[in-house]
Amino acid sequence: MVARSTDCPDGWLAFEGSCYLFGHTPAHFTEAQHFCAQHGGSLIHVDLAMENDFIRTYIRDLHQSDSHHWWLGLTDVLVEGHFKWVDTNTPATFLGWAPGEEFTLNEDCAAFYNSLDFKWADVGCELNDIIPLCEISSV
Ligand SMILES: [Ca+2]
Ligand SMILES: [Ca+2]
Repeated sequence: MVARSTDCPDGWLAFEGSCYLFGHTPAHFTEAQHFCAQHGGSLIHVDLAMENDFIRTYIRDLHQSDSHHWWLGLTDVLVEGHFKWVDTNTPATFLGWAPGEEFTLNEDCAAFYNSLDFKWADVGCELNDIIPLCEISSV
């Protein structure tokens, strides 16, 4: 794995022009986005399969002795079934859903789901046991 030399704030992980912060405190979706904004980023916006694979590999390793889900910055709270990224307000193009996990009414926020090998699942935005995963993107 080759990471470009990206200047990231202390505690952030650099990969391919972005910086990532893996939170420690579970929160609901809005709190998680607030946490990321306070640190100068936004909940993660996954552009490509390569980025998705990198993150899943990383959090799998983090989880060998622990078990959490991780928020993505992706929600269909406005129009059911139309998932948009919170940082750009644009529709998702690359999608990493686990099979059957993207169209649940009343589950409008997306998370890397531990029991689905960190494929994406839609979950209730109010769930407060999910960890913020933040990104600062230069692209
Ligand atoms: Ca990204
Ligand atoms: Ca939904």
